[in-house]
Amino acid sequence: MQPTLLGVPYDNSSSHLRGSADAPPLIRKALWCSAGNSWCEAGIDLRGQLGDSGDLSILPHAHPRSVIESSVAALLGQGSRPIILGGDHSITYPVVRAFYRARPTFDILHIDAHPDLYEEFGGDRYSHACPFARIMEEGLVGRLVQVGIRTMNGHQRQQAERYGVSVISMGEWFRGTRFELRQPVYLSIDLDALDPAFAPGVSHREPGGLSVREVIDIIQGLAVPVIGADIVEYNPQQDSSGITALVAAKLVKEVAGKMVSGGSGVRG
Ligand SMILES: [Mn+2]
Repeated sequence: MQPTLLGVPYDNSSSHLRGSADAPPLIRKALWCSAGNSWCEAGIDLRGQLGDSGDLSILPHAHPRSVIESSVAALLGQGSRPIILGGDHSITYPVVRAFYRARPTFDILHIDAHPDLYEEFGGDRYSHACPFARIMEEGLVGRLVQVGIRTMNGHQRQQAERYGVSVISMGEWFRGTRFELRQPVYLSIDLDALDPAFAPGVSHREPGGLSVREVIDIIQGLAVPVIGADIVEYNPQQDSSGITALVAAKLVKEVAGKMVSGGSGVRG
């Protein structure tokens, strides 16, 4: 099953800064930039191995979540393994709905500074602060494991308990942590999981995060197959050097490489 990019230029559900809608073409540009090459660290040349379905067109009168869900469903129907380029994190909910319709047994590994478990945020149940509350209340996944979390508050702690979310806070995480994933996994990577020193181009900078190397090690170390992924919340307006686009592109390469090479890692 071929990993295939799909850009989702959508940031209407952002609660703080807009800008992530402009991310997908810039991540692609960094991905194929002549400063690097097209090989992932596992020794696979992604040229010819990584498909690209372009960017979704979400017209002003359209229902964004319906467009996202049906587009991902179409990709899954073709036998692809989607790698979604956000957009803000609200897109993960319709993406995961499409996966659930196609194959209702999988877990999620969610790498983020924030648990995104709010029941509602600013009056919006579909805010980018809420996707994992919607996913869990609909029972779309087996386990939800979150790593990199360093902004937990009282309400979200209650939500995590209510939905049985396994939260590995940034303070608890260490290199080699086992994630207890027993099924194929959908990987949701918010770039603000990384320390802003490595990835400043995000809407909600939160110091004290993961290094690029640590996120790569998490991806490469997964012992279960990766059925799909999203890389979200890249905000080009906060990325004056362009380094965050390069980080996003690097993670795309490692996720795609993991999909192609299979679940040969060591950590479950
Ligand atoms: Mn976040």
